[in-house]
Amino acid sequence: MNNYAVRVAAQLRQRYANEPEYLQSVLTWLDMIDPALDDPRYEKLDLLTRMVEPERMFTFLVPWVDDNGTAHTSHGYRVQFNSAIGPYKGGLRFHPGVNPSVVKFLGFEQTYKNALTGLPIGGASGGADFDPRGRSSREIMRFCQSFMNALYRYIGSDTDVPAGDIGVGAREIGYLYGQYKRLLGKAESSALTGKGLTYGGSKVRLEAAGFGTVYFLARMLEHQKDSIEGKTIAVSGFGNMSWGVCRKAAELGAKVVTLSGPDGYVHDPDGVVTEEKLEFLMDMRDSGQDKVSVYADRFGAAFHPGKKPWEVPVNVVIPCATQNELDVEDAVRIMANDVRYYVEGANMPATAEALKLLRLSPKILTAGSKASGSGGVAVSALEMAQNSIRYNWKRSEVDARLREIMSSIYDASAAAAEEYGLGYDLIAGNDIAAFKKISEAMIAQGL
Ligand code: 2IT
Repeated sequence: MNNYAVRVAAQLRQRYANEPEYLQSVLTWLDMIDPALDDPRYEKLDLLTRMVEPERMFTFLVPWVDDNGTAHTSHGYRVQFNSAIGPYKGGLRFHPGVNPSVVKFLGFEQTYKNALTGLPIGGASGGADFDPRGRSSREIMRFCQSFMNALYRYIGSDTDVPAGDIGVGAREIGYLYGQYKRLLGKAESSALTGKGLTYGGSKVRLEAAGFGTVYFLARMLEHQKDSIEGKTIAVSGFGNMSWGVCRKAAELGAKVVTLSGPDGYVHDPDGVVTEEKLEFLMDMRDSGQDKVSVYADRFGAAFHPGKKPWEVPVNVVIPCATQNELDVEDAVRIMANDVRYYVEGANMPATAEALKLLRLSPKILTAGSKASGSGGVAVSALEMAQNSIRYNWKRSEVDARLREIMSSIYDASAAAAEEYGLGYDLIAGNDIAAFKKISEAMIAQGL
């Protein structure tokens, strides 16, 4: 590894010894971009240090009262990671596992994810350790309002533009935006994305995360002279991303045959392809129960309690749930099942060891979430564009732009891999292409 990168890695290990997700994310990235570090300017300007640490990060308390009148205090975060390409941009996650390491890893990945969308957005992330499970809509509303009371001074259409992530969907964005507008006394619509269609949202935003991943897969298959038609896909999770993958896969003639939750996974060999099943998924999520077994009960599919979907033999694996959901054992199973494509939807879904195995497997082509997972934020940037021209594009227009963006991310990743003699290493190719773009923008703007 490049000497400068080795020193930066050592500093990071020391400084962030207690932040495992963040370390995993940046150390993997340093490995990937190593072939492209042969430029003396990087060390001279200490560029890497400034790329792997957030420009700004803050925490805040979020006090709120539940329906019984009991007070609670949650911890809120915003990481404004990098603004080289545009205003900070990234999601908010409401989940009990949110902590400084998780928001930092998300902000880091977001920066490199956003870079290749071709749209002017920097990277950010944030959220709170609030658990929305089982909370009433009124409790969610009060929580979102309190969260925004603490955050509103630090965001805005030209500074930092939050959106959703795990636990933050259209309902939460509505409450957050409503409070932002009340506090500001004006409708600055592009300060948040993922808004509802009646108040400045973009068509396809809800589906975009999953659609983007399937478009990326389709492009990858096309490049292999293969086709998405007839492919079977294993997906984890049953949230926004999984739902979008099911829907677009069905539209393009493939089928998703698994879904999972904290309780286990369901196997539906007929595929999650009908309108009825897709709508049921939405209801499952809105119920706030966080259980996937209800799908099996409703549609007579097999339910495997406490297990993960990676034991099902399929053509394509798309993890869509959360970080480190896939470990070495899962990777071994995936390889034994003769899976050909591993395409990440969720952020950093595999442990470092599992990813190493999958990338080394000669039979599996891998795509990383910084590339294949960027559909959501791509349409967020299109939402900002529409807000700024006070106009809404047609559904087909947004969908076509999303497909074009995903294809160009694929093409840029494949081209960078080739340029650096990495064969068909799409993950390294993507990381290098994004690194080059951001580093050029940073150098151009000086210290
Ligand atoms: O991981 C992601 O890309 C998101 N959570 C969406 C970010 C955004 O600003 O739309």
